[in-house]
Amino acid sequence: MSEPGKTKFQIDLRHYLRETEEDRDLTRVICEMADASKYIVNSIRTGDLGVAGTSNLYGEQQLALDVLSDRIIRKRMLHSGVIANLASEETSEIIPMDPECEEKYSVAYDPLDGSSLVDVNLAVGTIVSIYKGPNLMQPGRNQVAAMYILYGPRTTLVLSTGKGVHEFSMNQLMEYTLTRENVRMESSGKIYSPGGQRNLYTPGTENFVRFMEEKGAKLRYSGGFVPDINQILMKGKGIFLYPHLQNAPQGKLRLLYELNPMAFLVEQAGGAASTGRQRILDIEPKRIDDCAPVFIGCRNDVAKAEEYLRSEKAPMAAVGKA
Ligand code: AFP
Repeated sequence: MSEPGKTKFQIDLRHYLRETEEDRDLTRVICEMADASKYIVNSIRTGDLGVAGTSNLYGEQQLALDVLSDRIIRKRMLHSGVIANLASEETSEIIPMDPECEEKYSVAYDPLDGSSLVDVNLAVGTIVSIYKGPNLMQPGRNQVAAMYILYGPRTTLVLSTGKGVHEFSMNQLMEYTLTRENVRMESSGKIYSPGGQRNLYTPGTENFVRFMEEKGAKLRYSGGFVPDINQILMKGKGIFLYPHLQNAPQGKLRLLYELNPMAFLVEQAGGAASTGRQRILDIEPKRIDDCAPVFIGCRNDVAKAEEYLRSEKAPMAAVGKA
């Protein structure tokens, strides 16, 4: 993949999408998100760290940065002219833009996942899930693209349009250029990233975590879904879990905004994503705020987690509101 006069790894996101013959309107959505992230990264670096005085659908206090990031993205999506429906983790309902249009795209996004970590200067991210047509309430396997932007020491954009996973990095001119093409995951790994309080794990999860520890896995958990998944994906090894807990049968993470896009990316890299009893991408969503337990990463480790959970006597969690 290269433009005349440029090496493969100087190619920018827009040119890459042109050369891979992506649909023009899909390219528009992706590039508008990439542009939005330039403003978001700037707000993270310099913006107000206070609370906005409002709460989101999950009853969580919204930070000024959450609200600002949401506005930046919403405005970009609105002006793109190619959006049918929009759903943000920060708002309580689907925002119709051209809600019947089959030719346009619908987007579910988490504008600033892990925003409470900005306070302590840890990495955060934007997560994006894209469908063709107006329907956002469909299984994640129907996504046409998924991406995240990681605001860490460097800003990177990791994208799949169903043709593998590619990483672009923001350069000094704030352009995204290709830094890794066709990221692949190994079949098993020695990193585990366990969310939720361990004393609330069910026996199957506890036994799986012990299995990982016994095989010498290292614990890597930052509390930010984007950096934690990025570590596993870019190193090509490991598993992230935010399981069903004894007091939270649906876990914590949101299907539309967090799990579906990450599951799409990880599967595209040769990994797997499961609730412990079902493939994440096969879940039929019932509400936009559905949550589900998740085991995501190397396919053999995910299969091992499923095996431990099958032996659990207690009934497994259903997908639903947390
Ligand atoms: P916030 O956006 O409320 O900070 O939550 C972040 C998050 O949704 C996800 O990014 C993390 O993986 C997960 O929650 C961390 O949850 P715990 O704080 O329970 O570990």
